[in-house]
Amino acid sequence: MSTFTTVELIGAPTDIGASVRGAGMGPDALRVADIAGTLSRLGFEIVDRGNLAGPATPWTEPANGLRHLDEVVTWNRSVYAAVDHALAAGHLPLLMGGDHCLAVGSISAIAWHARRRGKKLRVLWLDAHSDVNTERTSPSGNIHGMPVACLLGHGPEALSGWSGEAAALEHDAIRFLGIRSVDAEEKAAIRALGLNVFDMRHIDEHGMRTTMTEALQDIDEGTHLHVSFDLDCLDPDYAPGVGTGVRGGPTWREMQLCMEMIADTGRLASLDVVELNPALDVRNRTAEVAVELIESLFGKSTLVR
Ligand code: B3U
Ligand code: MN
Ligand code: MN
Repeated sequence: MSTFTTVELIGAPTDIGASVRGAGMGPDALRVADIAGTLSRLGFEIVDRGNLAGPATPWTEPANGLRHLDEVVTWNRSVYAAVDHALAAGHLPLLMGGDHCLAVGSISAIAWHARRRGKKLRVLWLDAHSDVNTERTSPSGNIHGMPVACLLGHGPEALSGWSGEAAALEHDAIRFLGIRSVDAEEKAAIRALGLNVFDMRHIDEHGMRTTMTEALQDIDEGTHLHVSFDLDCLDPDYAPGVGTGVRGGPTWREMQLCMEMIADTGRLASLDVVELNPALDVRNRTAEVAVELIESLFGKSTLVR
């Protein structure tokens, strides 16, 4: 169970960093799936800040390897301010995206607070993709494929250094889980940076339980644990409502165990839920699955033991 009593919902309705339209409807789909009522029944106080405002997506071509850079910066500034405000109030920020480029603002604010409070920051990146492209390596120019590079201090200048340090994250502060779509140059970057990747092969070979034990190995009382949950981490059979689904992901059951084991640490202190695309969903199923998984992440137990 988390040590936080208040969860602050922050909606960021945009597809500004994505390749496919529709992620801007994510926050409201999560509300329709009753994210607030569900967490409140678990005993949390809920503050819903509503949706942030920001620029419309112009769908222009990438310039210098980056699509919509100015708008991505503007959206992330708002996200940074909202997450900063929630943390300053002692709340657990739950960012409802929106696409994954928003993790730059969210995790930069979290890194700033963690450092000031003397906490060790650990990030679990649940995703089919490694999101470690830069403007030099990205095949698409879409910034939702670059947030990890930005947070490690290797992205475009306009999106780096927001935490007050050159890099919001040290290379060993992030653990990737469920990865199965990595571009050639991302592979080289993962090796060069020494990133900790628990890809689908690792989960296949060792199972979710052992994998999570490894991924959570250095979480302790002094840890601020952040989960950046890209819904395309799940197999698209369970989560069809995403812009860039990739076959061969964890099942609903495996993902439940992953969330339960994170909850067991008691150190969850912030969360991003991103890449939900209701325009591609089937009767809001992906939003409902997301809420069920978030319920486990926040400590719902089946009481079997
Ligand atoms: N690696 C590809 C595809 C991608 C990354 N993240 C998502 N898709 N959602 C890219 O464009 O960087
Ligand atoms: Mn992602
Ligand atoms: Mn992804």
